[in-house]
Amino acid sequence: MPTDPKPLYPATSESQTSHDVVERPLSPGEGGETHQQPDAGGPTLTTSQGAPVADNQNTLRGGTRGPALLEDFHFREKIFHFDHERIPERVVHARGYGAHGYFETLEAIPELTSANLFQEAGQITPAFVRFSTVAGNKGSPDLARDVRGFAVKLYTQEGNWDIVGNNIPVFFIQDAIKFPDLIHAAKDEPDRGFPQAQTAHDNFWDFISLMPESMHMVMWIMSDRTIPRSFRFMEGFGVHTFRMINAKGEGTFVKFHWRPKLGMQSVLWDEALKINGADPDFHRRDLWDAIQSGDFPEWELGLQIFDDAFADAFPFDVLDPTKIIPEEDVPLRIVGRLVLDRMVDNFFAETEQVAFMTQNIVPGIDFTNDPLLQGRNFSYLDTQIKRLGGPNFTHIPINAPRCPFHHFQQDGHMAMQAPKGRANYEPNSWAQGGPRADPKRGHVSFPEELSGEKRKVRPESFADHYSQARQFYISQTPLEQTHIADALIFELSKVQAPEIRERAVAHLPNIDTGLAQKVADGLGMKAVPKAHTPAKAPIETMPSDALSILKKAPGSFKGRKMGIVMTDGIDAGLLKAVQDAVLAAGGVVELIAPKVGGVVAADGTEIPAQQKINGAPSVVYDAVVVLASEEGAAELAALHPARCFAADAFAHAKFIGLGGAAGALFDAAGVTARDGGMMELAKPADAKAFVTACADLRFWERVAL
Ligand code: HDD
Repeated sequence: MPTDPKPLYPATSESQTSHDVVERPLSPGEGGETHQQPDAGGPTLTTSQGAPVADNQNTLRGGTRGPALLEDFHFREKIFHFDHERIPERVVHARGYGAHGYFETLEAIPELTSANLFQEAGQITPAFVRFSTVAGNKGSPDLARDVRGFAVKLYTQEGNWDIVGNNIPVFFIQDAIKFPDLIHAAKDEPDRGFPQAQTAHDNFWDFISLMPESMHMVMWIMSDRTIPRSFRFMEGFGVHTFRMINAKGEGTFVKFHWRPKLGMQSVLWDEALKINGADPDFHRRDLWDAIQSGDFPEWELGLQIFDDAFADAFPFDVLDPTKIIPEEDVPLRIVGRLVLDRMVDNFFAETEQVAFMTQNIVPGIDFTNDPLLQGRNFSYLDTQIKRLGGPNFTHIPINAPRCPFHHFQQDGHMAMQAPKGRANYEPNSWAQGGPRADPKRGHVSFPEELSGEKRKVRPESFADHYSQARQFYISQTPLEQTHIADALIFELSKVQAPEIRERAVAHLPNIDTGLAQKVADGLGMKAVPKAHTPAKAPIETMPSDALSILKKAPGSFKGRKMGIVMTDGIDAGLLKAVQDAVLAAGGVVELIAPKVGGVVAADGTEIPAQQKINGAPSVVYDAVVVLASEEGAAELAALHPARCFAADAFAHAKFIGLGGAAGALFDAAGVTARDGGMMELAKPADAKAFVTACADLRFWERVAL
C-alpha cells in the first residue's frame, strides 16, 4: 500500500551548496609568508588519493642519471591531471569574470508575479554574476570593442533563475537560426585565425551589411557602450520580452533592466587601444579591487511592465529582439537591487564552470514567443553538456540550487550525489516513493492560445529595421554621435573589400543622412552610396534621453580612480589633501613615481609608490594629478612615459591637477595650453575644488567634435 511520499533526494547539504574548501598555503598579499620554508608547518603534500608524498622535485629513476620509471604513480597522477586541466572555452563569451552577491527585493509585486523572490520587500536571494565580452577568446583583452555579457544567476527558494543578458538591450538578429552565422562572421576568420576579439574585419561587415535587421544593434555597438570603463559602470538588459504570471494565473509582459548605481561610463577608443596593452585585465582588476576593498558595486532592477493592449498599439513587435521599448513609453519600476560583495574562491571552479541557461526560470516567470529566446532555450543546455562534460553539471556547487531539490534524474558522468532508496521512477507505490509533481507550486506556462500554419517564416511585424536605429542615433549628444561615426570609420577602414564597405555605408542614409555623409567622407568615398531600399518604410521616432550615456552622467567621482604622479621634494601636505579629497568623494588613489620605491617629500617624509611611471599610463585613471618639485619635474620631463602620461591625459579630456613645478612636464609633452580642466593646486585647500570638478569625469570642452 503506498504511503505518503517522502523526499528521496535530500535537501542540499552544506557540501553541495559551497565548495569543500581545500586548504592551500596563502600567497603573499593574502596574509601568507613571502617565502614559505619547507618545514613551515603546513599540511603534508599528498596524492589525490591521499597518500603522503616524500619528494615533489624528482621523478623516480633507475639509477641517479638513469631513465624515469613508469612506476612513479605520483609523477603520473600529477602529469595526467595537468594534461586534463582545460575544458572547452565558451564558444561565445569565453572571456568573463564573475562575482558573488545578493539580490534584495525592494518592492513586493505579488499582483504581477508569484515568483517567490518578489513576494516580500527585504527578501534576500543569493546571486552570482558573470560579465564577459562576446567575440574574443578566453585570453583576449578586456577593452575589446564588443558587447558585454551580463549574466545573473539568482538562487531563489524555488529554483535557479538565470537572466542571461547583455549590456545592450537589443540584438543583431531576430531568429536564433542565424546565431551560428553571426558568430562565425564576428570571430576570427577561419582561414587565417585572426583578427582576435574585434569586429573590424571583412567577414563581420560582409554579414552585417547583408542583414538589415542588425542595423539598430550596429548603432549600439558603434557607440561607447561597447568600450565601458568597467563592469561596474554598465547597464544590463534581459533583452527579450518575458512574461510574469501572478497567483491567479494572470500574465503581464516584462523587460528586465539592471541600472548601475555608479552611473554609466565609457572610455575613449584611443584609451581602449592603449589600456589593452597596459593592462589587458583592466576590467577584471577593477572589479577585484572594488570588491576586495569593500566598495561593492550595485545595480537596481527595473521592470518595464506592459500588457497586450500596449503591445498591440506599439508600432514595433514586442517579440522582436532588435527593438526596445523606450522608457518614455514604459518607465522603469525599480523593484530590487543587486549587490556584488564577494569574489570567487577559485576562478575555474566557479567562474569557468558556472552554467547560465535562459531556460532556467522559476514559477511566476515565463517565456514569450520571441524566436531568438526560443532558440536560446535549446542552445544553452546543449552547450553546457559539451563544455562541462555531461549531464551532471548541476551537481557542481556553483550550479546547484540552494533550495531543496528532488528529482529522478540519475547516473551519468561524474554523478556527485548518492540518492538512497529503491524508487527512481514515478508513479510508484513504494513507501518512500520519492517526489511528486505539485500543480499548485510547480511552474505553469501562461495558457496562451496558439494557432496558425506551420511555416518557416519571418513575421511582417519584424520588418522595420531602421526606425529605432535612427531613434538611437538622434538620442545621442553631438559628441556621442561623433564617436559613433568615428567607430564606423575605424571599423570599415579595416575592411579590405571596397564593395563591403560601400554596402555597409549604404544602410546609413536610412538612419541619418549626416551620419552617412560623415562616414563616407571618413572613408574617402567620393559620394554616399545609394541607400538600400528598406523592407518597410521607417517611421518617425522621438529622441529618448535614456539611450545616451552622457545625458545620464552620474555627476560624481564615486568609484573612480585618481592617478597621482609624485617626485622627490614635493609638498607632503598637498599630496595628503588631494588623497583625502578623493577618498571623501568615494574615489580611490594610486601613487606613481619615477621609481616604485617611492619618493622623499620636502619635509623628509618617505612616501612609497604603488606604480612606476612606465607601468602606469594615464589611460588607466579617471583623472590625474602631477605633483613635482623643480628637479622632479625636470626628471619627469626627460622620461618618455611621463611625457606620454601628460599628453594622453590632456588628449583624453581628463581633469588634471598640477602641483609645484608640474607644468614643466606638460610643456615638455607639448601641452602648452592651459584650460578649465587643468587646475593649479597651489595649496592644500585647492584639492577639494579640483576633486569636485572631477565629478564631471571629463572636461569635454577640450575635445573638438
Ligand atoms: Fe548567448 C553564452 C547573452 C543570444 C547561445 N550568451 C552567453 C552569455 C551571455 C549571453 C551573457 C555568457 C554566459 C556566461 O557568462 O556564462 N546570448 C546572450 C544574449 C543574447 C544571446 C543577451 C540575445 C539576446 N546566445 C544567443 C543565441 C544563441 C546563444 C541566439 C544560440 C542560439 N550563448 C549561447 C551559447 C553560450 C552563450 C552558445 C556560450 C557559452 C554558454 O552559452 O554558456 O549557448
